[in-house]
Amino acid sequence: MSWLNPFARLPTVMRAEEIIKFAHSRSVRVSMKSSMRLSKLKRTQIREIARLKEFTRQVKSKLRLAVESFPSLDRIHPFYYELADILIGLDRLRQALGSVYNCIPLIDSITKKHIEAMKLSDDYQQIRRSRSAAKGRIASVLRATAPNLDLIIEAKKTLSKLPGVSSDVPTIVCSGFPNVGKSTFVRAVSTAEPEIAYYPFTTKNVIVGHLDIDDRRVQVIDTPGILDRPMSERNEIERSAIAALKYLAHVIVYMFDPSEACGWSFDQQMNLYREVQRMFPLNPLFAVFNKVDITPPDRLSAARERVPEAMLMVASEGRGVTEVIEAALEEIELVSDTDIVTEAGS
Ligand SMILES: Nc1nc2c(ncn2[C@@H]2O[C@H](COP(=O)(O)OP(=O)(O)O)[C@@H](O)[C@H]2O)c(=O)[nH]1
Ligand SMILES: [Mg+2]
Repeated sequence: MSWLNPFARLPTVMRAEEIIKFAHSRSVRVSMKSSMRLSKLKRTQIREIARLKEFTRQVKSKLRLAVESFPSLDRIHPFYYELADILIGLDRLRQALGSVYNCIPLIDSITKKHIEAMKLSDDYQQIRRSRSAAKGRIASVLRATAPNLDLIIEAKKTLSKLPGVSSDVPTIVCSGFPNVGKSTFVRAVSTAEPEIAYYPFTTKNVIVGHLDIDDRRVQVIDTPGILDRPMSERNEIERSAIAALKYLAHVIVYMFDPSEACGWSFDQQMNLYREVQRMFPLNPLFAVFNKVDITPPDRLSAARERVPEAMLMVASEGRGVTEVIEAALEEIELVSDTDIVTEAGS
């Protein structure tokens, strides 16, 4: 797969105080095997300069790691871009990364200035004080940027939990009210053990299933708590998080339970179906009737009159599930073929 969550598995970023402690412990370990022929002053000079340099080196490498290990925000997939913006705020995040990075030249100049003073000094006590003053000033720079480091750490923590999804794999997003059979469907079609992931603003976990059809990998995503209730019950942020799915879903399967065993009337399910249609006008939407095994015939025919194109399925027995996947894939191919034609024609 070409990519998964770009924020997963980033190296650990240290907080300001942790960096100070770490760099200090490294710098005091520096010992110089200097010749006894050198004067005490000279030896102090060499050792203290080496310690300050080591302190600076460690601080800089931790700051660089914090910034450079972060995925380049302009190059990540729009799905993650949008979610990062909703969850953290990209302006804040960019500002924090920039501020942390800008500490590096500042720290360099503090170090340089103090090393020059240490070289010119002829008092070994003063050389020690100078080293200590430089470390103090660098620590102040770090403390001033502590909130930025904290934000980067927070961002990493939140974003690393987003579901790992692949961009170049045909992706089917499964929606519908709770208990209509979405998870059963995803599990039924998955060949590998589905991954369990977190999605912002829901307490439930998202299931990402994978299957191979004719040597092609397909991805099916369950959406508990996401596309399973009316949008009027959502706040702005939730709606944005839901809208981010448009970047991911090559096709949306909307699952009905015409038996109403799920606890939602067919009318309620119709309303949400229309809402999903409105919310994702550009994504092909695919209607499926699940639980047809327990749906009374008259109810099923009434439902079919209202949504004649719906496919029939019994997810719990695996009946009709492959047909749904294949039809969804055909839909995806139709769409991408059209894209190619339009591009060539324009
Ligand atoms: N009779 C019947 N029960 C089903 C079918 N599909 C799912 N169920 C049951 O419906 C309940 C809810 O299914 P679940 O997949 O958890 O729904 P979700 O909330 O949409 O993910 C479970 O008890 C399933 O066993 C089906 O096709 N027929
Ligand atoms: Mg479920």
